[in-house]
Amino acid sequence: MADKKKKKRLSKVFDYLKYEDPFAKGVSFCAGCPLERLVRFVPQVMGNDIVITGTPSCSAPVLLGQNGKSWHKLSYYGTLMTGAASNATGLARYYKRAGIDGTVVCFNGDGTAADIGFGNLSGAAERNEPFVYICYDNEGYMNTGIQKSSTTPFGAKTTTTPVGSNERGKNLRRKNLGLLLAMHKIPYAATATLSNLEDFAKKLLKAKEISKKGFCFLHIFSPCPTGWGMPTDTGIEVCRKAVQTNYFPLWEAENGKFSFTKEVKKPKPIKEYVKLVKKFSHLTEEEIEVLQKDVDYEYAVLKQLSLLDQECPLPD
Ligand SMILES: Cc1ncc(C[n+]2csc(CCOP(=O)(O)OP(=O)(O)O)c2C)c(N)n1
Ligand code: SF4
Ligand SMILES: [Mg+2]
Repeated sequence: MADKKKKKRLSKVFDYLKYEDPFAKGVSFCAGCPLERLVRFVPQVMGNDIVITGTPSCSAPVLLGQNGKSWHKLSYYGTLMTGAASNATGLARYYKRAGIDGTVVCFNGDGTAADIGFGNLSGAAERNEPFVYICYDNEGYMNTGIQKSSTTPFGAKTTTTPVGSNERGKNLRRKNLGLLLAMHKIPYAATATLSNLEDFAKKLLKAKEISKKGFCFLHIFSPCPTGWGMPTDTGIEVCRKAVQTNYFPLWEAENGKFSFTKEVKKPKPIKEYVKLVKKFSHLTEEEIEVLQKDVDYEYAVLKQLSLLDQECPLPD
């Protein structure tokens, strides 16, 4: 009976994996990095005919290829951190003009999306360019040595926000990138993570469809075992705890109408999340409370938005 139940639950996720995994069996991420599941999952759900473009980052060696060889069978176009969304704009406009029914996926880390490439991302969102922008957020510049980004949370230890006699990790709060993009009044914005794969798959398919008409943004929570100090087998557990504590709530906004796709009725305290990762291990009770307040504030904003029974549709 227990086995039957388990099978039923698993099949829901597998139903979405309609396409072949286009990657080689082993790829060059750090051990236990959730990015590996992520890069495989996107084409397995969206199809192997998507065209991916992205920038230097932890995902780039695997997506761009190494030593003149490729890790996968997809089309990939590597570009600069400063111009990721402009590059995707060119590709998407070309496909539209040539009458090719293709989906362009601009796939980048938080360093590109929230900081270095934010200007042209914001421009593409305002112009409602027809592509999907996926930002995987590992809360820092991991590929260049774990420097802080604007999505690094309060208190986190990074190489540019160290912990010592005068330093307590990052002393600023994180930028809420998903909300920021939703406020560009794009047709579709959503959050997702790897502990909730069915939810994630539905959002990928929605974005694929809606991107025929306009800009879609997916903000993906993606822990970094190497940079955050986590055992390599805890990636999915950390994702799950981030959802259960409302550290990373799962929501979507379609034509400006917000809804939670997984409402957490009784959120666990943030201390249950922070204890899983070493980058927070120096935090005092008072410092954890600052992080809790930040999480509570962001959730309260989302809750109010979800209560608004109002859309913000595009003009025809
Ligand atoms: C304009 C510019 N500045 C800096 C770099 C150096 N650089 C290469 S990868 C990288 C880290 C990118 O961070 P993120 O986008 O968050 O991806 P992650 O490495 O975390 O996967 C940086 C800063 C660059 N390539 N271009
Ligand atoms: S540094 Fe972090 S994000 Fe980058 S490949 Fe390693 S574990 Fe993954
Ligand atoms: Mg990053």
